[in-house]
Amino acid sequence: MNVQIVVLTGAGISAESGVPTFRGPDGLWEGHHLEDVATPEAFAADRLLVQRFYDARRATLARVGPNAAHRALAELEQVLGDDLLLITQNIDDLHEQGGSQRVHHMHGELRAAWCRACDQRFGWSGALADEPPCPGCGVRALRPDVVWFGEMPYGMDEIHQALFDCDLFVSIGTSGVVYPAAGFVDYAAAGGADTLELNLERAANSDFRLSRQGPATELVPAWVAEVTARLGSVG
Ligand code: BJW
Repeated sequence: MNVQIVVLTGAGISAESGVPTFRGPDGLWEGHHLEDVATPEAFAADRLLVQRFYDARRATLARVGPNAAHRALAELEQVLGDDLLLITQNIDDLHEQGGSQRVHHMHGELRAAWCRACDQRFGWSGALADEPPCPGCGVRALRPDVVWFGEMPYGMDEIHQALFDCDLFVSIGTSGVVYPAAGFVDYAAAGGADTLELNLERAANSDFRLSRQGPATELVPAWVAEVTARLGSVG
Protein backbone atom coordinates (compact mmCIF):
# COMPACT_ATOMS: atom_id res chain seq x y z
CA MET A 1 0.00 0.00 0.00
CA ASN A 2 1.42 3.39 -1.00
CA VAL A 3 0.41 6.32 1.18
CA GLN A 4 1.77 9.65 0.14
CA ILE A 5 2.21 11.97 3.08
CA VAL A 6 3.23 15.61 3.12
CA VAL A 7 4.44 16.91 6.50
CA LEU A 8 4.85 20.63 7.17
CA THR A 9 6.79 21.67 10.27
CA GLY A 10 7.13 25.05 12.00
CA ALA A 11 8.94 26.56 14.94
CA GLY A 12 6.95 24.50 17.46
CA ILE A 13 8.79 21.30 16.51
CA SER A 14 12.11 22.84 17.56
CA ALA A 15 10.76 24.57 20.70
CA GLU A 16 11.58 21.65 22.99
CA SER A 17 15.14 21.66 21.59
CA GLY A 18 15.53 25.18 23.00
CA VAL A 19 14.93 27.17 19.80
CA PRO A 20 12.43 29.94 20.61
CA THR A 21 9.25 30.20 18.53
CA PHE A 22 8.45 33.49 16.80
CA ARG A 23 5.10 34.42 18.22
CA GLY A 24 5.54 33.24 21.77
CA PRO A 25 6.67 35.42 24.68
CA ASP A 26 10.33 35.14 23.56
CA GLY A 27 9.55 36.15 19.99
CA LEU A 28 11.31 39.49 20.06
CA TRP A 29 14.81 40.52 19.02
CA GLU A 30 16.15 43.45 21.06
CA GLY A 31 12.63 44.84 21.26
CA HIS A 32 11.90 44.35 17.56
CA HIS A 33 9.05 42.24 16.25
CA LEU A 34 10.02 39.57 13.73
CA GLU A 35 8.10 41.46 11.06
CA ASP A 36 10.48 44.41 11.63
CA VAL A 37 13.63 42.41 10.89
CA ALA A 38 12.49 39.68 8.48
CA THR A 39 11.89 41.87 5.44
CA PRO A 40 14.06 43.10 2.55
CA GLU A 41 13.09 46.65 3.58
CA ALA A 42 14.47 46.12 7.09
CA PHE A 43 17.69 44.76 5.59
CA ALA A 44 18.03 47.80 3.33
CA ALA A 45 17.35 50.17 6.23
CA ASP A 46 19.53 48.56 8.93
CA ARG A 47 21.73 45.79 7.53
CA LEU A 48 23.78 45.43 10.71
CA LEU A 49 20.71 44.86 12.91
CA VAL A 50 19.35 42.18 10.59
CA GLN A 51 22.73 40.46 10.14
CA ARG A 52 23.24 40.41 13.93
CA PHE A 53 19.77 38.88 14.39
CA TYR A 54 20.64 35.98 12.07
CA ASP A 55 24.24 35.67 13.32
CA ALA A 56 22.90 35.21 16.86
CA ARG A 57 20.45 32.55 15.72
CA ARG A 58 23.13 30.79 13.63
CA ALA A 59 25.41 30.71 16.67
CA THR A 60 22.60 29.15 18.73
CA LEU A 61 22.53 26.14 16.39
CA ALA A 62 25.84 24.94 17.84
CA ARG A 63 24.15 24.59 21.25
CA VAL A 64 20.93 22.79 20.33
CA GLY A 65 20.13 19.30 19.12
CA PRO A 66 17.22 17.41 17.61
CA ASN A 67 14.42 16.10 19.81
CA ALA A 68 12.17 13.05 19.70
CA ALA A 69 9.85 14.69 17.16
CA HIS A 70 12.65 15.35 14.64
CA ARG A 71 13.92 11.80 15.11
CA ALA A 72 10.47 10.27 14.66
CA LEU A 73 10.06 12.03 11.30
CA ALA A 74 13.46 10.66 10.23
CA GLU A 75 12.19 7.17 11.10
CA LEU A 76 9.08 7.80 9.03
CA GLU A 77 11.30 8.72 6.08
CA GLN A 78 13.06 5.37 6.46
CA VAL A 79 9.69 3.61 6.15
CA LEU A 80 8.04 5.73 3.46
CA GLY A 81 11.03 6.78 1.34
CA ASP A 82 9.84 8.91 -1.58
CA ASP A 83 6.24 8.70 -0.37
CA LEU A 84 7.08 11.27 2.30
CA LEU A 85 7.72 14.91 1.55
CA LEU A 86 9.02 16.78 4.59
CA ILE A 87 8.64 20.54 4.21
CA THR A 88 9.91 22.80 6.95
CA GLN A 89 9.44 26.52 7.45
CA ASN A 90 12.32 26.35 9.92
CA ILE A 91 15.73 27.61 8.98
CA ASP A 92 17.48 25.49 11.63
CA ASP A 93 18.98 22.14 10.63
CA LEU A 94 17.45 20.01 13.38
CA HIS A 95 15.59 17.73 10.95
CA GLU A 96 18.91 16.90 9.26
CA GLN A 97 20.60 16.46 12.65
CA GLY A 98 17.74 14.12 13.60
CA GLY A 99 18.48 11.92 10.60
CA SER A 100 16.15 13.18 7.85
CA GLN A 101 17.90 12.98 4.49
CA ARG A 102 15.50 14.96 2.32
CA VAL A 103 14.19 18.16 3.84
CA HIS A 104 12.60 20.92 1.82
CA HIS A 105 13.48 24.23 3.52
CA MET A 106 10.81 26.49 2.04
CA HIS A 107 12.02 29.55 4.03
CA GLY A 108 15.73 28.87 3.42
CA GLU A 109 18.48 27.90 5.84
CA LEU A 110 20.47 29.65 8.54
CA ARG A 111 23.59 27.78 7.53
CA ALA A 112 23.57 29.23 4.04
CA ALA A 113 24.50 32.61 2.58
CA TRP A 114 23.38 34.19 -0.68
CA CYS A 115 25.47 36.70 -2.59
CA ARG A 116 23.34 39.54 -3.95
CA ALA A 117 26.15 40.45 -6.37
CA CYS A 118 26.76 37.13 -8.15
CA ASP A 119 23.57 35.26 -7.09
CA GLN A 120 25.51 32.22 -5.81
CA ARG A 121 24.63 30.37 -2.60
CA PHE A 122 27.13 28.92 -0.14
CA GLY A 123 27.08 26.82 3.01
CA TRP A 124 27.85 29.27 5.85
CA SER A 125 28.58 28.67 9.53
CA GLY A 126 30.22 31.94 10.60
CA ALA A 127 28.97 35.48 11.06
CA LEU A 128 27.83 37.85 8.32
CA ALA A 129 27.62 41.11 10.30
CA ASP A 130 31.28 41.89 9.58
CA GLU A 131 30.50 41.77 5.83
CA PRO A 132 32.90 39.02 4.68
CA PRO A 133 33.70 38.86 0.95
CA CYS A 134 31.71 36.42 -1.17
CA PRO A 135 33.78 33.24 -1.77
CA GLY A 136 32.63 33.32 -5.39
CA CYS A 137 33.02 36.92 -6.58
CA GLY A 138 34.75 38.70 -3.70
CA VAL A 139 32.09 41.38 -3.33
CA ARG A 140 30.89 42.09 0.23
CA ALA A 141 27.24 41.45 -0.55
CA LEU A 142 26.29 38.32 1.38
CA ARG A 143 22.93 38.00 3.13
CA PRO A 144 21.36 35.07 4.98
CA ASP A 145 19.77 32.65 2.50
CA VAL A 146 16.35 32.92 4.13
CA VAL A 147 12.94 33.95 2.80
CA TRP A 148 11.63 37.22 4.19
CA PHE A 149 8.13 38.68 4.03
CA GLY A 150 7.37 39.72 0.48
CA GLU A 151 9.80 37.18 -1.00
CA MET A 152 8.84 33.94 -2.73
CA PRO A 153 9.37 30.76 -0.67
CA TYR A 154 11.50 28.07 -2.31
CA GLY A 155 10.10 25.26 -4.46
CA MET A 156 6.43 26.28 -4.52
CA ASP A 157 5.63 24.41 -7.76
CA GLU A 158 6.93 21.11 -6.35
CA ILE A 159 5.10 21.75 -3.07
CA HIS A 160 1.76 22.51 -4.71
CA GLN A 161 2.03 19.38 -6.84
CA ALA A 162 2.82 17.21 -3.80
CA LEU A 163 -0.06 18.73 -1.80
CA PHE A 164 -2.48 18.08 -4.60
CA ASP A 165 -1.27 14.47 -5.03
CA CYS A 166 -0.96 13.41 -1.38
CA ASP A 167 -3.30 11.24 0.70
CA LEU A 168 -2.51 12.92 4.01
CA PHE A 169 -1.25 16.38 4.96
CA VAL A 170 0.12 16.83 8.47
CA SER A 171 1.00 20.20 9.98
CA ILE A 172 3.24 20.22 13.07
CA GLY A 173 4.08 23.12 15.38
CA THR A 174 3.10 26.08 13.25
CA SER A 175 0.73 28.90 14.14
CA GLY A 176 -0.87 29.01 10.69
CA VAL A 177 -0.59 32.77 10.24
CA VAL A 178 2.14 33.00 7.60
CA TYR A 179 1.24 32.37 3.97
CA PRO A 180 1.63 30.51 1.68
CA ALA A 181 2.29 27.71 4.25
CA ALA A 182 -0.91 28.57 6.15
CA GLY A 183 -2.90 27.77 3.00
CA PHE A 184 -1.42 24.31 2.45
CA VAL A 185 -4.23 22.64 4.41
CA ASP A 186 -6.87 24.01 2.05
CA TYR A 187 -4.79 23.12 -0.97
CA ALA A 188 -4.33 19.52 0.20
CA ALA A 189 -7.99 19.14 1.15
CA ALA A 190 -9.05 20.44 -2.28
CA GLY A 191 -6.99 17.63 -3.81
CA GLY A 192 -8.81 15.05 -1.65
CA ALA A 193 -6.24 14.55 1.11
CA ASP A 194 -7.06 13.95 4.75
CA THR A 195 -5.62 16.63 7.05
CA LEU A 196 -4.18 16.50 10.57
CA GLU A 197 -2.60 19.07 12.83
CA LEU A 198 -0.29 18.30 15.75
CA ASN A 199 0.26 21.46 17.77
CA LEU A 200 0.42 22.78 21.31
CA GLU A 201 -2.78 24.71 20.63
CA ARG A 202 -5.12 24.92 17.66
CA ALA A 203 -3.55 26.91 14.84
CA ALA A 204 -5.12 30.02 13.31
CA ASN A 205 -5.88 28.12 10.10
CA SER A 206 -7.69 25.32 11.93
CA ASP A 207 -9.42 23.86 8.88
CA PHE A 208 -7.94 20.45 9.66
CA ARG A 209 -10.20 17.38 9.79
CA LEU A 210 -8.28 16.09 12.78
CA SER A 211 -6.48 18.11 15.42
CA ARG A 212 -4.41 16.91 18.36
CA GLN A 213 -3.04 19.27 20.99
CA GLY A 214 0.14 18.68 22.97
CA PRO A 215 3.93 18.94 22.81
CA ALA A 216 5.54 17.78 19.58
CA THR A 217 7.91 15.41 21.40
CA GLU A 218 4.85 13.42 22.53
CA LEU A 219 2.43 13.81 19.63
CA VAL A 220 4.82 13.21 16.74
CA PRO A 221 6.41 9.92 17.90
CA ALA A 222 2.94 8.62 18.80
CA TRP A 223 1.55 9.53 15.38
CA VAL A 224 4.57 8.04 13.54
CA ALA A 225 4.14 4.81 15.53
CA GLU A 226 0.46 4.67 14.46
CA VAL A 227 1.32 5.19 10.80
CA THR A 228 4.08 2.60 10.73
CA ALA A 229 1.91 0.06 12.60
CA ARG A 230 -0.94 0.61 10.12
CA LEU A 231 1.40 0.23 7.13
CA GLY A 232 2.90 -2.94 8.68
CA SER A 233 -0.51 -4.52 9.26
CA VAL A 234 -1.64 -3.82 5.66
CA GLY A 235 1.52 -5.45 4.42
C1 BJW B 1 4.40 23.86 19.76
C2 BJW B 1 5.31 23.69 20.77
C3 BJW B 1 5.61 22.38 21.11
C4 BJW B 1 5.08 25.78 20.54
N1 BJW B 1 5.03 21.38 20.45
N2 BJW B 1 3.83 22.86 19.12
C5 BJW B 1 -2.19 39.45 4.18
C6 BJW B 1 -2.93 38.27 4.11
C7 BJW B 1 -2.34 37.07 3.69
C8 BJW B 1 -1.01 37.02 3.36
C9 BJW B 1 -0.28 38.20 3.42
C10 BJW B 1 -0.86 39.38 3.83
N3 BJW B 1 0.08 40.35 3.81
C11 BJW B 1 1.26 39.79 3.41
C12 BJW B 1 1.03 38.47 3.18
C13 BJW B 1 2.05 37.47 2.74
C14 BJW B 1 3.05 37.15 3.83
C15 BJW B 1 2.28 36.73 5.09
O1 BJW B 1 1.85 35.60 5.22
N4 BJW B 1 2.15 37.62 6.06
C16 BJW B 1 1.37 37.31 7.26
C17 BJW B 1 2.11 37.83 8.49
C18 BJW B 1 -0.01 37.87 7.10
N5 BJW B 1 3.85 36.06 3.34
C19 BJW B 1 4.92 36.27 2.58
O2 BJW B 1 5.33 37.39 2.32
C20 BJW B 1 5.60 35.06 2.02
N6 BJW B 1 5.82 35.20 0.63
C21 BJW B 1 4.79 35.27 -0.21
O3 BJW B 1 3.62 35.23 0.16
O4 BJW B 1 5.15 35.34 -1.54
C22 BJW B 1 4.10 35.44 -2.53
C23 BJW B 1 3.49 34.14 -2.91
C24 BJW B 1 2.28 34.15 -3.53
C25 BJW B 1 1.68 32.96 -3.92
C26 BJW B 1 2.29 31.75 -3.68
C27 BJW B 1 3.51 31.76 -3.06
C28 BJW B 1 4.10 32.94 -2.66
C29 BJW B 1 6.97 34.85 2.64
C30 BJW B 1 6.87 34.49 4.08
C31 BJW B 1 8.26 34.34 4.67
C32 BJW B 1 8.19 34.10 6.17
N7 BJW B 1 9.48 34.17 6.69
C33 BJW B 1 9.69 33.89 8.10
C34 BJW B 1 11.13 34.29 8.44
C35 BJW B 1 12.10 33.28 7.80
C36 BJW B 1 13.47 33.48 8.28
C37 BJW B 1 13.54 33.39 9.79
O5 BJW B 1 13.31 32.32 10.37
O6 BJW B 1 13.87 34.41 10.40
O7 BJW B 1 9.47 32.52 8.38
S1 BJW B 1 8.54 34.71 9.19
C38 BJW B 1 8.46 33.40 10.37
O8 BJW B 1 7.10 32.89 10.43
C39 BJW B 1 9.34 32.28 9.81
C40 BJW B 1 8.51 31.08 10.10
O9 BJW B 1 8.89 30.03 9.24
C41 BJW B 1 7.10 31.58 9.86
C42 BJW B 1 6.03 30.74 10.50
O10 BJW B 1 6.18 30.74 11.89
P1 BJW B 1 5.81 29.42 12.69
O11 BJW B 1 6.75 28.34 12.36
O12 BJW B 1 4.36 29.12 12.50
O13 BJW B 1 6.12 29.86 14.21
P2 BJW B 1 5.15 30.56 15.29
O14 BJW B 1 6.01 31.06 16.36
O15 BJW B 1 4.25 31.52 14.65
O16 BJW B 1 4.24 29.37 15.83
C43 BJW B 1 4.76 28.31 16.58
C44 BJW B 1 3.64 27.32 16.84
O17 BJW B 1 4.19 26.21 17.52
C45 BJW B 1 2.50 27.86 17.72
O18 BJW B 1 1.26 27.48 17.16
C46 BJW B 1 2.69 27.14 19.06
O19 BJW B 1 1.46 26.84 19.73
C47 BJW B 1 3.35 25.86 18.63
N8 BJW B 1 4.22 25.27 19.62
N9 BJW B 1 5.67 24.96 21.26
C48 BJW B 1 4.11 21.69 19.50
N10 BJW B 1 6.47 22.13 22.14
